[in-house]
Amino acid sequence: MAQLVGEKTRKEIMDQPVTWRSIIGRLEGDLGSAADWLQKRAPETIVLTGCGSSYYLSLAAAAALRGMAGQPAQGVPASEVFLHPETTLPVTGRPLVIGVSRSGESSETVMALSYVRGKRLGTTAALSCHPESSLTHEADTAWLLPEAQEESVVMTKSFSGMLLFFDLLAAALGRQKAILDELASLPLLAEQLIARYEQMVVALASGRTIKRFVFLGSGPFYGLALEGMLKVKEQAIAWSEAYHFLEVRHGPKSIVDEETLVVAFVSPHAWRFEAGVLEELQGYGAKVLTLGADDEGGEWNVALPRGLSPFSRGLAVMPLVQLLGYHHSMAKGLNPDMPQHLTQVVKL
Ligand code: F1P
Repeated sequence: MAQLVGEKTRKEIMDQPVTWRSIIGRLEGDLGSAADWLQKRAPETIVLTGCGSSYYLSLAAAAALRGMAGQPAQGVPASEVFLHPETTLPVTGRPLVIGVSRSGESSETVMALSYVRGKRLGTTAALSCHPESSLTHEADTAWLLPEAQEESVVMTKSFSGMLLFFDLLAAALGRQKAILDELASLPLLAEQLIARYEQMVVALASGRTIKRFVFLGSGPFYGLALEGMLKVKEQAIAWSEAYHFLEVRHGPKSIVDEETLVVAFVSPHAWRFEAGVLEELQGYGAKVLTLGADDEGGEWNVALPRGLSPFSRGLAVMPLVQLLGYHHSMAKGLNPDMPQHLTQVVKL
């Protein structure tokens, strides 16, 4: 049967709440073993590494480990690990280096773990959606999420599924019972948000005047802002950028105009600063979509329950962020299932 344009990607975006439910269900009993493994090794630092979406995921996962478990952690691009180890790996001590990869086959991620292992620079671990891969062979331990495997080139549910794994792990390590409960109710929240806001996303994404996208997010949201930027580029072949929220004021705002859509991952405690940034950008003609602004949110806002941790807020809105790129692609008459120049796995 002929496949509809964009069908694969759309299905995987929409499948996310169900996928998260099965990951949460399966890990409930098993998370302890990953947490025990980590606690036994008590790494001074964790270095998370990957390519593309998996690199952005590494940034978000490092923020989760630091924020929820107080575990020193950083996210770095995999190529930097073996090409510039002296400026990438911790100066002292033996880190735990976690390779993150949907396929387990991206060359740089495999090479990064192999480098660390070969030179005995630290312990290695892998998180992947595929059980047998070159990456898992380079890892002292492997965590696997077959539920999040994908057919599409563009990463959507594998991204959120792997980030959910790290959020659950960080919350377990940090004994953050309230956040673990929040994460357990994320699938329902995401379903509600998609049902309530997809049409708003369609309206914004299909607007003929939008040509540029600027994603803003600070702290735990920075990796997610980068991932939003990439989803627009890959699916819709559109100009798209991402910044730490207040950084956009220091130069990048020069490109903002009436053809720009600003997508803002809001941090409630920083809203008094962030609101000013958005007001300024609106003054240059930009449309603004806020993700999680309170009552003061403007015309386009995805409202989130008050009091949620930033980790739950970020994951809950990711399907809508991915849908923005998807619908912009469809509105331009492109096929999000066939991103220009891209393949599922990039091998050197
Ligand atoms: C990572 C990645 C994707 C990108 C493209 C090529 O793959 O760079 O982020 O969208 O499809 O692969 P992986 O290492 O997570 O399998």
